[in-house]
Amino acid sequence: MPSRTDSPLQVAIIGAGLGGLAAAVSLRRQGHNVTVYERYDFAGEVGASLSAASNGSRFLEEWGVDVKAAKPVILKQLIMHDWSDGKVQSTYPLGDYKSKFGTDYNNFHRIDIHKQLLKSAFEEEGEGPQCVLEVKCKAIDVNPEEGLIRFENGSQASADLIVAADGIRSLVRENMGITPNFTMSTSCCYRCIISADKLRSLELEDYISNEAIEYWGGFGINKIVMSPCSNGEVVSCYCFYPASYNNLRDDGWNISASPQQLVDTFPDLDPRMRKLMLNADDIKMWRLYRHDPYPYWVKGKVCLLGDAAHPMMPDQSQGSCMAFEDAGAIGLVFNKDFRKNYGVAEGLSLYEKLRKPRASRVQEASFRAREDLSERIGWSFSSDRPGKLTIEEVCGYNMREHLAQLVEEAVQPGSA
Ligand SMILES: Cc1cc2nc3c(=O)[nH]c(=O)nc-3n(C[C@H](O)[C@H](O)[C@H](O)COP(=O)(O)OP(=O)(O)OC[C@H]3O[C@@H](n4cnc5c(N)ncnc54)[C@H](O)[C@@H]3O)c2cc1C
Ligand SMILES: *[C@@H]1O[C@H](CO)[C@@H](O)[C@H](O)[C@H]1NC(C)=O
Ligand SMILES: *[C@@H]1O[C@H](CO)[C@@H](O)[C@H](O)[C@H]1NC(C)=O
Ligand SMILES: *[C@@H]1O[C@H](CO)[C@@H](O)[C@H](O)[C@H]1NC(C)=O
Ligand SMILES: *[C@@H]1O[C@H](CO)[C@@H](O)[C@H](O)[C@H]1NC(C)=O
Ligand SMILES: CC(=O)N[C@H]1CO[C@H](CO)[C@@H](O)[C@@H]1O
Repeated sequence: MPSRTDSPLQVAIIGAGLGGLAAAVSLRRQGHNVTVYERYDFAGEVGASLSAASNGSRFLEEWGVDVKAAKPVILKQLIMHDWSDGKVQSTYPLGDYKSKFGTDYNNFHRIDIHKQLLKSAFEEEGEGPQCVLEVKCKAIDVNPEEGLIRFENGSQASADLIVAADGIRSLVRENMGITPNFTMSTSCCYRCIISADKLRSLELEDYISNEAIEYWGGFGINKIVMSPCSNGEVVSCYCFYPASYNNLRDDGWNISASPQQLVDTFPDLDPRMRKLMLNADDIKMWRLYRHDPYPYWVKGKVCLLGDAAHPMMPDQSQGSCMAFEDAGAIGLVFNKDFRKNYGVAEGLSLYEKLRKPRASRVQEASFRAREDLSERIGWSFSSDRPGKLTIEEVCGYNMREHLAQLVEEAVQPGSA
């Protein structure tokens, strides 16, 4: 009989967003057989910039993801502008970031990093068995205890481990008996992109060359967050405004708006930023929600991951980073030799213990940062207010040590 220690898990991942794909790569590398089920087919994939701080980027590097090919802009500083005249009010240089935290502070276009993660998961090259992708395959019901998934087209699949990476409106979460308590945020957000060529022709080239995340406002609801990505060929903006302004009712990532709508939302803003807005492309409206932390993340053979587990406000720029950390955690927990120490159920319980407190803390801090830029890591210093989330806590975190400690506690209860 083969040793149980060596037998890989059959893993089903629901959702091929950044979280689901990262989990696929992380678990593949531990020798598991992974199938990813995605309801869409990636045609007309959308998105703007996402930043990956060191602890997200660390995992991408570890997994052999071609970070360079994802065309990151390496962020060098944070810059704060005056809302109405654009004058620089303060800067926070990230100069020693790499030496301090081990990797660069990468700023990606969502589509570029998504593409590289697809390669790392589904191409033959890479450690472990290549993952299988099923698109146009919408999960409609999951039985957590049996590990059974039913799809819209009538087919079924079973797995030893099911990772629910199906986003903020997760259906699997409902199947696990969690009905979120959430409220609509008082803030809403436009996001848009603009090409470097256009910016140069508008004499806004400094918006590309600063290699910075730049802010206008941020104390109160109104805030513009701008950053370059795609090797500096694209600049992306998030523009927050009071939800009461237009009472957006639609949900999703693909609700288009016009440049005029965008610029009319911010009549007293820096004229240079308004010039950018009038020339922006791919303007989308994004309704924001505030979810209370869920009571649990794990049930039977299923665990939540990414936005399905801890949807946050974009204001800490940690949504995808926390999804990468979750994916890193699931790989560390279900490492090649995990069965020497524990089974699937214990592993899932370790995953929850490892991830829920930290992600919930970042989630809470993202709500606070929505209307207070001084809560944003990088701008925040623990000396301001005890317990504030800081860049050191987020980027200086050592997951392996934390897991080792939890395993020890689980094996010898009370001996911690
Ligand atoms: C199209 C898109 C554009 C985005 N653009 C931005 C952006 O510009 N800026 C930003 O900060 N964040 C953006 N995000 C969100 C950001 O990617 C996430 O916050 C973060 O990366 C965590 O991702 P996730 O994988 O947990 O969730 P998501 O990125 O939401 O991925 C969930 C995936 O699950 C799939 N899915 C959902 N239900 C089912 C089901 N029943 N069966 C099968 N598959 C299912 C979805 O189609 C999706 O691909 C975007 C997300 C999407 C999906
Ligand atoms: C994993 O996949 C490989 C190749 O597809 C297959 O030979 C093997 O039986 C699978 N293992 C499990 C546990 O399903
Ligand atoms: C987004 O909307 C545009 C039209 O506004 C459409 O062409 C595109 O296919 C849509 N993308 C997705 C992923 O639905
Ligand atoms: C349903 O979709 C899955 C995934 O694409 C596919 O493998 C399966 O054959 C389909 N089943 C039916 C009954 O069409
Ligand atoms: C929602 O709130 C109610 C009342 O406070 C609480 O009993 C319940 O557990 C909460 N549910 C979730 C999913 O947080
Ligand atoms: C999990 C992980 O990558 N943790 C790292 C986070 O960053 C610190 C500082 O660079 C490292 O020591 C950790 O290993």
